[in-house]
Amino acid sequence: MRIETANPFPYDFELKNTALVLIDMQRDFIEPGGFGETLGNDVSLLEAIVPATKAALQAWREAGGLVVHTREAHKADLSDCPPAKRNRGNPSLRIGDEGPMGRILVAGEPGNQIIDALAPVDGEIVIDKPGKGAFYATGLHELLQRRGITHLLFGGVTTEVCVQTSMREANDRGYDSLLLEDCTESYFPAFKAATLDMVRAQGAIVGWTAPSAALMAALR
Ligand code: TIU
Repeated sequence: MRIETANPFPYDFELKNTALVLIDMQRDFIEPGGFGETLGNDVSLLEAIVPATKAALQAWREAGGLVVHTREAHKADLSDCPPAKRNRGNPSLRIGDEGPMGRILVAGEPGNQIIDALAPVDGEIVIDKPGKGAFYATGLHELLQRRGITHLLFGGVTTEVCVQTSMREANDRGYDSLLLEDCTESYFPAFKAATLDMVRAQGAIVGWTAPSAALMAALR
């Protein structure tokens, strides 16, 4: 298969070697009362990508492709949350504190769940990650290798934080990655635009980008 209009040049992939990786589409970042809002962000910006992401997920499922969902999640005892991460800045609630959707960024809490519209279904992989990158301390690389995955299609939030970190980790592990432009968002529109530019500059130094419609056209 080929995404003809990918940037900076066409992106070739085989369905059986490719996974769709949706980064941290969890209530903590997208709904009021979670980690994103405690950091001082306007979370309403992120909701806008849900319809396109849902449509891409649906098309990918119908094609039979592997789906990976990640959540930024810490253990209840916070043993996997470095003090440097918990103590950073001046949030209204810190990781582990009790918020309106349960303890902030803690596994199993209501706020830590993937939003209903994109909820994982049987057979899909769900990775809880303590860091920004999906590969750090998760076993994701080994899991993908066992399945013969060489290509990754990324969506999720936020573009320049967990998505970009994960794409850079994937790049160093040898994956060809493509970021779905309308399935990712940042609290800072200029950072999203800059990230898309950074990813595809220098002949796809990190990877490719394309609108989700181009992926769906390739799947038809
Ligand atoms: N703050 C911010 O933009 N992002 C994060 O803390 N995590 C993710 O990007 N998932």
